[in-house]
Amino acid sequence: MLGLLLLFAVGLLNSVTAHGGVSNYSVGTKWYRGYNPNEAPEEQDGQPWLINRKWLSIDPINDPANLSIACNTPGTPAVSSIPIKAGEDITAIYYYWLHNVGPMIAWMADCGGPCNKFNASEGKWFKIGQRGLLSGGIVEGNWFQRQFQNWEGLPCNWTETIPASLKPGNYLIRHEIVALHIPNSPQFYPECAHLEVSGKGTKTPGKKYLGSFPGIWSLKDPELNIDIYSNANYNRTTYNISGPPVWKGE
Ligand SMILES: [Cu+2]
Repeated sequence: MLGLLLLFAVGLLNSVTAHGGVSNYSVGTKWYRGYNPNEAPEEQDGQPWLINRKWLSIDPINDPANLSIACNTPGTPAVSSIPIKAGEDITAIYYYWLHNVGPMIAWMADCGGPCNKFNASEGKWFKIGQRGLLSGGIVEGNWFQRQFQNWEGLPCNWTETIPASLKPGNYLIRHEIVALHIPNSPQFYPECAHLEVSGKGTKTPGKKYLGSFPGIWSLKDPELNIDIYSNANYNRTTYNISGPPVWKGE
């Protein structure tokens, strides 16, 4: 009985405190409520304020070939979108985040029309920002993710800029945290929101910046399928974030 209780307690701890995802967004002083898997779906599904795609669980995705890698599970389209000007910042707000090793990457994809009709697995995704190992060694060094997480109960904020030259239109933005704390078992935490980008930009990223989900990530990638605690990796002071280069708007 004690064993069972313990198992239950550990399971609870894992599901409540160990994982997470984007809960809200802000642009300037404006706050946008996002889908929250810890609240009743019937109070959220189809609501006019809903600006991000539905994600049912704070658990990670472990298989990068799973269709859910694009915009989580089930990834049901949002009703509304966040208006933003090219060149403005968007902040993704997590209620909590407790992992500390691995890259964090913000992606966008052109919906080519209304995003609520768009299949995320057909998106041509490009990076607009990525944060990795800033200094020190791979296990105990200063990752952006380690700065981002906190234990004081305050939300964790992650800000990126929409490239100023980006052509206006409807886009998905995909915030992804990759957690590498378990050897050879990368965890992917993607969530997507709908953006309506305005501005006078004319540029779109070229082919070398684009990729698909599923597609970009592979468990054959040694920077993802990594044992950070191995002798070969423990003292490494560089970590190369996989995937295409970040598009800066050129
Ligand atoms: Cu977790």
